[in-house]
This record gives sequence, C-alpha cells and structure tokens, in this order.
Amino acid sequence: MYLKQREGWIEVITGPMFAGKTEELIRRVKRLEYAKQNILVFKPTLDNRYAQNEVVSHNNNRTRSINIRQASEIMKYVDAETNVVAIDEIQFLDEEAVEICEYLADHGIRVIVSGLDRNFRGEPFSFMPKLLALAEDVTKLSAICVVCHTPATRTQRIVNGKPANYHDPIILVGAQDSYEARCRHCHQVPGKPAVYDKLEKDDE
Ligand code: TTP
Ligand code: MG
Repeated sequence: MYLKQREGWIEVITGPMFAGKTEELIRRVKRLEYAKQNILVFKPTLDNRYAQNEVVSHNNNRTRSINIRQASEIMKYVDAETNVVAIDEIQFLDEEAVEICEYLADHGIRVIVSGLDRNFRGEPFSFMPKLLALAEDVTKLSAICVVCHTPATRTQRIVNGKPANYHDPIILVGAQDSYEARCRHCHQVPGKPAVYDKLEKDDE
C-alpha cells in the first residue's frame, strides 16, 4: 500500500450484501495472523445469522470473534499488545464506533472494518459516510445483480416475495431469505419519496 507508513490507520471494506465484505475481512485477518500480529476481531451481537463468537462468510470461511453490543466495549479488550482491530458489520454498532476507530488508528493500531454503505432503501447506512470519509483506505466491493447480472451496488429487501416498502424498519437481520443484490436500475423501493420532482419540473 504505502511505503514507510507509520502504523495506525483505518481501512473500510464496504458495498452491498453478497459482495464478499466478510470474506475480504477474514482474508486480511488471516494474512496478519500468519505474521503473528496481535489481532482482535469484533462483531455486533445483533447479527446472529451464523455462529456465536465467530465471523463467518457465505462460503463458510471463519475466524474467532468477540461479540459486542456497544462500540465502547472494544476498549475493554484493547491493550498495549494489540496491533490490529477488525470489526465486521460495523453499521450495526452505535456511532461511537467512529470515534473509537479514530482513537485506535491515532494510537498505532491498524483498524480493518467492514460494513454496508447503504440500507435497503438505497440510502447511506447510519454513520458509514463519516467512517468512509475518515478512512485512509476504502475498498468498495460490488455483488452481481440477480435480475440483470451487471455489477450490483444495492441491497434489495424482499418481504413475502415483494420489494419491501420504504417505511419498513432499517434493521432486519437476514440473508438470501430476505435480501438480494441488485444494480441501481433493478433496485426497487415502493413508497420512496421522489427526489427528481423538482428537476423534472425544471425540465418542462
Ligand atoms: P452483510 O455482511 O453486509 O451481508 P453479506 O454477508 O451478505 O455480505 P458480504 O458477503 O459482503 O459480507 O450483512 C448485512 C446484514 O444487515 C444482514 O443481516 C441484513 C442486515 N440488513 C439490515 O438490517 N438492513 C438493511 O437495510 C440491509 C440492506 C441489511
Ligand atoms: Mg457479511
């Protein structure tokens, strides 16, 4: 990446669901494990799709992790020996996660996080824009649109076989049962307020 860089920075792996974010996080963690780095991996307790105390990717790669409910819990585990802090699905933590990532990076820790950049509405996911702006390095992964098979940047939520309504709650843990990867054009959000009204009027 950078030559002669001092240790301590933030890397964010982002994109829609089914893009391989967790897979990429595990890959980076495993590479550092071979180098005998002292690594702490965290995940929000909210996401219990696969295993407790493990981060697991779709193709069943896994690494040990510590479940946390609040970002501030991270500080209880970090000590002078810690070189790397990794967090999967960071979008589910509270906003203090951003300050904690900054603090750790300022204190020489390599921070590797993965999280959704958008919610099912196609809008930025909570504090993710802030974290993306503060990061030294951003990897934006795409998935494949299930409808037209072009690169997918969005996550489609499906409820009872139909696209979920804009006003549904943001948090709904799930995988292929309730979500699909879609491109900008195939992504559907019934009830989404039109943002183009003014532009289209100006056109007339
Ligand atoms: P991810 O790890 O982003 O999904 P993934 O494992 O499919 O992707 P990747 O292969 O890139 O790691 O997990 C997203 C979680 O967030 C999942 O439990 C569904 C949930 N979710 C919401 O709660 N609200 C939303 O608006 C969206 C899009 C997802
Ligand atoms: Mg994942």
